[in-house]
Amino acid sequence: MSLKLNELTSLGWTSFFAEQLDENDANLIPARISEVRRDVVMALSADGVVDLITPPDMSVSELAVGDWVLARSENRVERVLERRTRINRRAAGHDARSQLIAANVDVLFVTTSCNADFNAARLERYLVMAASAGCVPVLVLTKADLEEAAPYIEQAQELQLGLAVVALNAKNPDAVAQLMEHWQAGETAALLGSSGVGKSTLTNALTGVVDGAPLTAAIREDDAKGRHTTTTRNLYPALNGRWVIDTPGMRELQLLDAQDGIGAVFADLEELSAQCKFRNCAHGGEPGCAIGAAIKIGDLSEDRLTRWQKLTQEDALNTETVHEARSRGKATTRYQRRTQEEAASRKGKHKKRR
Ligand SMILES: Nc1nc2c(ncn2[C@@H]2O[C@H](COP(=O)(O)OP(=O)(O)OP(=O)(O)O)[C@@H](O)[C@H]2O)c(=O)[nH]1
Ligand SMILES: [Mg+2]
Repeated sequence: MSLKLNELTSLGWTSFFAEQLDENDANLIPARISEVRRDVVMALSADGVVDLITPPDMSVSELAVGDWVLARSENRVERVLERRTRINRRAAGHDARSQLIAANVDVLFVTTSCNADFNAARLERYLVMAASAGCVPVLVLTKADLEEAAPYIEQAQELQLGLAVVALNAKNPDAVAQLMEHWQAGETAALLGSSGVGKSTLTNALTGVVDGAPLTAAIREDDAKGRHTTTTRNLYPALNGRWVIDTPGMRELQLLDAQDGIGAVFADLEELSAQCKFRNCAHGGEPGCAIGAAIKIGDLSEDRLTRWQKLTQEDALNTETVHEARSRGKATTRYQRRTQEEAASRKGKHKKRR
């Protein structure tokens, strides 16, 4: 197999992906998706940037920025490699569908600013999303030059036990070193958060673009106020062998399959609830409720309990709705069926060999 390993490693290729190749893949080219467009995907390979189309049974929406794919020489995606991490949410609107935001992200910079954008309930959602995806979360507080950061840092640290919190001015060159500390060469970080919090300003700095010049004209649009707002998710090479994904501001973040993530972000509440007298305690004033006792002595805020309960209910409902739609066959695409069949046939062959 003529893989140029050095180039691939610098794109974030690891043994996790290499182990998914077999002798039949010798003529296929590994490439990493850098942008998903309406009918083509842009990807980076050892040979440079390539435009890829998907096979007739695969929809472009089944791919995400950060994905590793194997492509045929005529620039067609043949298959998607298993993802090390996947960031997903329930698609916005009434669609009972899961939407993949990004794949193979190591570190998630959950970005907010030291102002009214700081919202504990929304940030907890992002943190749950990071934990469910298997990414390391870092909470980034921007605009620390415009507002006293200390009260925001304190509130941020209460969102998840041991959470790394960075307060910075995205326009100051020091911001780069502050973020680099949380992420290694060869790893991929993604910036997520509301519109206007400074994700692209940080991406510019991290990729070495000076003076906030737009990364590429194609990916940004001016709004009426002359602001540049990001409209697509893009993977860029960052300084010192790192990778960064810039994303548009999210208006709605509905969780999906997030039970483990909720357990990680609200580990304090899960631990307390295990100490309640009744196993099915609803924490609504029952005798022997450990959560009620923690609220009473000021160790826990009632708001955090409410947010935990709300997220748990919402996740259960979204997960059930999307899974139901999937089992009715609506969300199963032909590509998914083909890969399921191929996996089943591989399993069958293994059994026969034994
Ligand atoms: N003073 C100051 N201004 C900032 C900081 N971060 C971002 N800004 C400014 O805030 C505005 C919005 O920044 P962007 O980087 O475009 O925000 P974004 O998060 O990419 O926004 P969307 O692409 O719409 O999601 C720009 O005018 C930036 O110069 C900061 O830390 N301090
Ligand atoms: Mg932006």
